[in-house]
Amino acid sequence: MLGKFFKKPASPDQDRVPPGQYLASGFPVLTYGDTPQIKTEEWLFKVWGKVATTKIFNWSDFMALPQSEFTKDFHCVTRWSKLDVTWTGIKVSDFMALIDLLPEATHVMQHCYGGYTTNLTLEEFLHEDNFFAFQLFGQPLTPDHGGPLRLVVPHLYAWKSSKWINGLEFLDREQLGFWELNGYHRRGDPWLEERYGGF
Ligand SMILES: Nc1nc2c(c(=O)[nH]1)N[C@H]1C(S)=C(S)[C@@H](COP(=O)(O)O)O[C@H]1N2
Ligand SMILES: [Mo]
Repeated sequence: MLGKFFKKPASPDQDRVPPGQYLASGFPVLTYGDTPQIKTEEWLFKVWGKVATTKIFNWSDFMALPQSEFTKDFHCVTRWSKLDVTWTGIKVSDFMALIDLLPEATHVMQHCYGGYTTNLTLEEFLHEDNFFAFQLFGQPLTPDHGGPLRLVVPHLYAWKSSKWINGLEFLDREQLGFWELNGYHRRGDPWLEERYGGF
């Protein structure tokens, strides 16, 4: 009976931390290789592959799209998570309204300044939670966190959230990106602990 009154409330945050993850203090930076320094004046974003027309966007094209705020949890496969990261950006669905996908498009490769790549199925890419971010906690996104623009795919491990993204290549079959070729999982769902392999 007493237990009913003295039971420690379950931490609501604990339910939001996927298995095998711990909460990071601060917001760690995780980059393979050098950090590209790209000015918005020279920034370009290309869409090619299984699309009706190859398109190139500049910074003002992107900034003319509807902007939204997002508060999402962030999970790195190296076992740190950060809850309630606040971003400003553009929904993938708002951007994709400008793109004519061919019916055979089933997958997408993200390309970045610096050469990093990571793959998604079209379905994972078109997930309604996904967005391109250019601000972090109300400040311009710094180069170490992927500025001027990164993708954020909150429902998958953060290696699927390309920093310095500068292109989308739509594909009619699966190709693997940088970490996926190096043994990481092709999908990367943190709730299923899809860390490695997946073949
Ligand atoms: N271009 C690029 N994007 C990247 C990476 C990278 O090395 N290069 N690292 C990924 C990994 S493993 C993680 S955990 C997140 C880290 O984002 P952060 O440095 O902003 O915390 O970016 C992802 N996106
Ligand atoms: Mo990561």
